[in-house]
This record gives sequence, structure tokens and C-alpha cells, in this order.
Amino acid sequence: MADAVTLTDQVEAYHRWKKDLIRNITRYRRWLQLNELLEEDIERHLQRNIRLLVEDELTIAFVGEYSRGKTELINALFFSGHGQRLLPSEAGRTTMCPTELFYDRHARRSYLMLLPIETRNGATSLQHLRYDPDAWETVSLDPDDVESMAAALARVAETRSATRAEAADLGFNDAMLDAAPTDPDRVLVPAWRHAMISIQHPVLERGLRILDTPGLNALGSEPELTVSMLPSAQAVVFLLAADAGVTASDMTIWREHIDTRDADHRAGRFAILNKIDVLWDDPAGEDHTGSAIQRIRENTARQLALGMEDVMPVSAKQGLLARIRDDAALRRRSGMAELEELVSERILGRREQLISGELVTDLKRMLSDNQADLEAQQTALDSELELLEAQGTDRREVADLAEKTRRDYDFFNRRLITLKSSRRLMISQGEVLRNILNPERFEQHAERTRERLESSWTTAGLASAMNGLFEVLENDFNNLMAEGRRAEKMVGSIYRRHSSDSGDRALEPVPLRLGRHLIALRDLRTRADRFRRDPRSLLTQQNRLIQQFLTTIVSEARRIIHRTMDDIDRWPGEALMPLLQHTQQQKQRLETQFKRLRHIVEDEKELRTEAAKLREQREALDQQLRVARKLADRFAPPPGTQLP
Ligand SMILES: Nc1nc2c(ncn2[C@@H]2O[C@H](COP(=O)(O)OP(=O)(O)O)[C@@H](O)[C@H]2O)c(=O)[nH]1
Ligand SMILES: [Mg+2]
Repeated sequence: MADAVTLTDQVEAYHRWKKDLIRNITRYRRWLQLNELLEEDIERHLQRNIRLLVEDELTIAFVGEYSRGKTELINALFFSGHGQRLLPSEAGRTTMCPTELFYDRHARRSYLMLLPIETRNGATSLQHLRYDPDAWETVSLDPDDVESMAAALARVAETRSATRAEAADLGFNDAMLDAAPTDPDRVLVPAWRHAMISIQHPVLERGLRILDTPGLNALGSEPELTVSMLPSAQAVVFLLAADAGVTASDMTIWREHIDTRDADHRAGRFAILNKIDVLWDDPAGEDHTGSAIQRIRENTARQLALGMEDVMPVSAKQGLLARIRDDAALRRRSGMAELEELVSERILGRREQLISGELVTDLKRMLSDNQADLEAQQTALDSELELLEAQGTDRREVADLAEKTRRDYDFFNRRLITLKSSRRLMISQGEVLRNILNPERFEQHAERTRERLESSWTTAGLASAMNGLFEVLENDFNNLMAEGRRAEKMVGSIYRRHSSDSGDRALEPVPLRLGRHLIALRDLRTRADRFRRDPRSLLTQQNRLIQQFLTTIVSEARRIIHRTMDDIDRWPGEALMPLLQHTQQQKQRLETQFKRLRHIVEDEKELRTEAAKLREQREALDQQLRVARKLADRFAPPPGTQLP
């Protein structure tokens, strides 16, 4: 097992980091509570941060023409510890069924779910069928019995025979299918449309999802795969055969499905030259093989416009064998160790950096605001102490300080009232934003698009219905952005008005950031257009595919709308948070100070005894600051990453 540690270790370390961070957020929450700083907005904000960490997932898609070794590579990378091949991988055009591998963290079970290919005949999109367990055949998997698990998983590659007409109806290109062995008039089609596999596995348990995809010819008949699943994967691993390099159909996949500007892929795109073992043992010798591989690697990098370090030569099959036979030399030769390093450092590492960067920065900012306020409190205590402890201070001087403190308190109290009413104003401004873009309005747009399409089932009808939908949505978005900018300006001027007293520390308004959702919407439009125009997409022939396509686009758009609504719901309450927090804290400090001073003056207290009490308070404050500093150190990015 020793050589397979990198990947699992990285995932494990990240998982530990997340747990620690959640624990530290909870500590921070308690600290805020202790210091009477835990406002409702802050509480909500912290809860959201925790949710982001808990729900964090990473999808790596394996893409390429059939028989490039995608499934074998997944076996070698993730399941070689099982001592045998787990997912079915065979010569020929075997698995044409897209497969998702993950661990179901809610059900906490291992299972296989198969969606029959016949469901393609209905108008229901994959997206909807996901929520219909009756549509799937479910098989329980026993993670302790590898043999039986592999046997169950072999079903993913099952085929059945169909007439040529049936196959065409199901969206298959005749030329890509094998004839049925018993009846030359019939062809073999995959029995399943989609497979979902939940396996208890250390890496999957920690939120990694793997998407194993079929070759090019199958990409056109499943809109969700092309329009949603592939583009939203955080990383793509593109499989090529080392002896062939980039063929024409490889290039088509790369250009149309991977290397597009409208996809996420934030954790990277990588090319794998698989099957280098077919170049081994050449009569011309090792050196010759080595330089041949190097040449293919250079060519591939150039053709795909990737860096050399992003193109890796491996042998998935030999890598898997090496693990099964425990052959270290073969494993080295297979290049699998380097690939594991790539996955763990470049893909997982990059992903961690993305999720952690924003979160850690946010927490550190909140905490440093708190610290700055406590430090201001310290300075104020110090000057009070100085007065009380000085020789010859009389009660009148203390009374003067009490009076000044009261005036300051009044000032901050009034400001807090103003800010609270500004906050109410912002929240009603949020109502305005919500009215421009809301889920009901979106459903009306979607419904109208559906009706338009029903009156004209043609590609031209589809084009005009799609354009209509995106145009009203973009129009709504543009109005929203204009209104959003107005709201942000309001917030900006509130900050400016109140920034005079916060010392040298500039408080920053929380930005609304709606632009990213408009970008997501435009990206979706680009992807929809490309799928629509793709001659392989078969949209021209099949009304039900048009319907599935529309459902996919609508549910993707709906997701964007809901994400936007989340921001609109959250932002108005949060925009003034730093300023409110600061003012609240000042007010609180001055209130305590004033009460204390008044007490000294009115009750004729001994100044020295009071000073001694105050010293104790100052020490308590020191202690709180030390805790805060420790917390700040604990809000660190995960091991091995740096903040951007
Ligand atoms: N020689 C060799 N064959 C491989 C390698 N990787 C996969 N194969 C074989 O190529 C065939 C197709 O592999 P598979 O994983 O099913 O390809 P997929 O269609 O891309 O998922 C199978 O027979 C594999 O055993 C490799 O590294 N070397
Ligand atoms: Mg496969």
C-alpha cells in the first residue's frame, strides 16, 4: 500500500483541515459570544461558512474516445488496492454508459443504480430521473466482498440487441454499433443510459466524485452530460492513446467538449497519454522508446496548447497489474506514481486553495476587525488607568472624563440607531432586487418558452425559443445589476460617512458580486447554442430530445437563478456588517466605561482601589486578545497550499 499513499493522504489531510476549521469557527463563535459580539447576522454568516465546508465536493471527469483506457485508469488510480479490476474494462466499444462514482454520504451505503436505456424514449431528462428512484434498477454492493462487487459492477457494460430502427430511435449511430452475434440484422446497444455507483472508499467518502464518460458518439445524445455535467466538473482528465497521439476525433472532443471558455474546470485540464506499454520492448531499444514517448508528449502539448507538465505518459493497465502483483519496478515504469501526484497536488490541491482561500480570508478579516476593536478598547483603558493612578488626580478630572465618555457614547449610540435604520433600508432595497429576479418570474419565462416550442417543433423553432428565453433572462439580469449597483453605491456612501472614526483601519463594504451569475448565464447560453448546432446532437430528428434538451437548459438556468437569489437574500443584511459590528463594539465599550467612571464619582470610591479593579479588567482583555490571536493563527489554509 505504501506507494499509494499520496492521493489518500492528501484527501485525508484536507478532510482533517476542514474538520479543524469547523471546530475553530465554533471556537470563534464562542469567543464572540463571550465578548458580546455575536449578532444574528454574524451568526448566520458563520453558519453559511460551515455549510460551504461540509458540502464541498470535487468532480473529476475522465473524457476521451472509447477504448482509450478511461475506465482502466480509474481502476488503477482509485481501486488498485482491491487487488483486482473493479470496473469493467474490455477491448472494444464496451461501456457507452456514463458512470458517476461517489459515496452517498446521506444513505451511507454502497450501491449501484442503473437507468435503463429505454428511458431515452420518454421526454424526461436525466436531471429529473435522478429524483425518481423507481426509474432505476438498484443493486446493493458489499464493500467487503470485492469479488461480488466487481461482478455487480460488470453490469454497467451490459448490452442488449435491438433492431437498427430501434437503435436509431434511442439516439445511436448505426456505424458505431456492433452486430448482434446471433442475428446479423440486429445490433448491440448498451442496456443502460446512466450508472451511479456509491462506494465506500476513503477518497470518495471525503467528497470526491468521478465521472467516467463514453466516447464522442455518445456525447451528442445526452444533453445533460454535454451542457451540464462536463462543463461543471472542476477538473478534466483527457485520455489519449500514446501510440496514436491526438487523432481527429480526439481533437473534436477536446475542442468541443473540454477546451471551451464556458466551462468551470478551475482545478485544471490534463491530458494523459495512456498505453505507453505498447511502445515498450521495442527492438530499437529503451532509449528509442523513451525519446518516442517524449516526442509524442511534446506534440500533444503543442496540439492541445497545454504545458508539458500537463501531459503525462502512463500505462493504466501495467499500473494496475503492478499493484496487484506488488511489483515496484513495473509501477515505476507505468508512470502511475507521477499521475497520482498530479491528481493529489495539482487537482486536489488547487481545489482546496479555491475553497479555502475565500473562506480563510473572510474569517481572518472578521477576526482582525474584532482584534482592532479590542486594541482600541485597551488604549482607552490605559488612558483611564493613567488618570486614576496618577498622583494628585482629583474627582473633578474623573467627572470630566466621565462626561466626555458619555458624549462619545451618545455619538456612537446615535450612529448605531442610524446604521440600524440604514440596514432596514438596505433590506427593503433587497426586496426591490428580489422583485426584478425571482423564481416565479423565472418559471413563467420557462413556461412561455415551452409553449412557444410546442407550437413549432423545428430546429428554427427551437433556436427562436431558446434565444427568447435567454434574452428575457439577460434583460432581467441587466436590470438587476443596475439596481444592484445603486444599492452598492448606497452602501459605499454609508461607509464613507462613518469611516472618520475607525482610526487608521479602513472598513470595507461587503460586495454584492452579481456579475459572476450573469457570466454563468452567458456561458450556459453558449453551451446550449453549441449543443443545438452540433450535427451529432440529433436534435433535428427527435422531438423528445428537444424536450429533454429544453428541460436541461431550464434546470441549469434555474440553478443560476437560485444561486443569484441566495446572494440577494443574504447581501442586504450583511453589507453593513463590519461597520455595524465596529459601532456596536464602540458603543458597548463607552457604555461600560461611563458607568464605571460615574460610579467612582458618585459613590466617592477610592481611586486606587478602582484602578486596581481596572487593571484586572485590562488583564482579562489581554487574555481575550491572546485568544483572538491564537484563533487567527488557526484560521490557516490547508497544508501544502498558499493563500492566493
Ligand atoms: N496495453 C494497454 N491496454 C490498456 C491500457 N489501459 C487500458 N487498456 C485496455 O484498453 C481497453 C479499453 O479500456 P477501457 O478502460 O475499457 O477504455 P474506455 O473505453 O476509455 O473506458 C481494455 O482492453 C483495456 O484493458 C494500457 O495502459 N495498456
Ligand atoms: Mg469505459
